[in-house]
Amino acid sequence: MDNNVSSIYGDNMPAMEETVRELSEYIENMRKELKVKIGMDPVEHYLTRIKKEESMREKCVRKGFPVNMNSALVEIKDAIGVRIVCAFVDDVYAIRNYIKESGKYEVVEEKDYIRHSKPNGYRSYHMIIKMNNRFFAEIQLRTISMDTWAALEHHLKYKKEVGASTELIVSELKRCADELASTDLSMQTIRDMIFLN
Ligand code: 0O2
Repeated sequence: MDNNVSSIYGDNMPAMEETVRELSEYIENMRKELKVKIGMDPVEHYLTRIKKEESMREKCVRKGFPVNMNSALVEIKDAIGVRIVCAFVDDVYAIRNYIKESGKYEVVEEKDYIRHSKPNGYRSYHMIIKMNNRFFAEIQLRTISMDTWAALEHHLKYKKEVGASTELIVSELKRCADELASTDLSMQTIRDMIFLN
């Protein structure tokens, strides 16, 4: 960040970093508990992040909010984010249930883009939690194939030079999203056949 420009997060950065550490600890504990409960680690990998200043400023503008600390920390609720990637769809919902049932954090919003995918094919389960009565955090839960798809689709948004092939790419992405969703369900069924017998 340019030292002459004040942070959109004000002087909250150290507390936000501490909150991210707490969230990571919570996820590690959850992994251990769910591993005992369901017999395998439900988390393939996870990533935490604090949204970059520039991205937060851009999102304030995109959403029609003034570019200030209140918008960044109150109106927009994903300054702190974690993406948890699972091998199987059921693990996504096991984690969702754990977060809700543990009661440690207030769940203020949920969006199930797995059961109700976006028109472009985007699938993921989103939760907004409030941590320690201070910061909101967004938890994105998805399978490996949903994550691979979202990463590829994300490039399309930022790469402006795809030109005439854009329409084809968009429809191919949608086709792939549907095929991946179908394969995710088949993989889940096979796992159930192996472990529930
Ligand atoms: P970044 O830089 O990834 O954090 P929206 O109204 O959809 O713009 P909102 O209201 O915050 O955003 O909620 P939503 O729909 O739950 O989306 C939040 C985040 O989900 C986005 O954050 C993306 O990370 C991801 N996401 C949502 N829709 C799509 C999609 O169609 N494709 C991909 N690749 N990711 C998506 P940001 O802040 O937009 O971006």
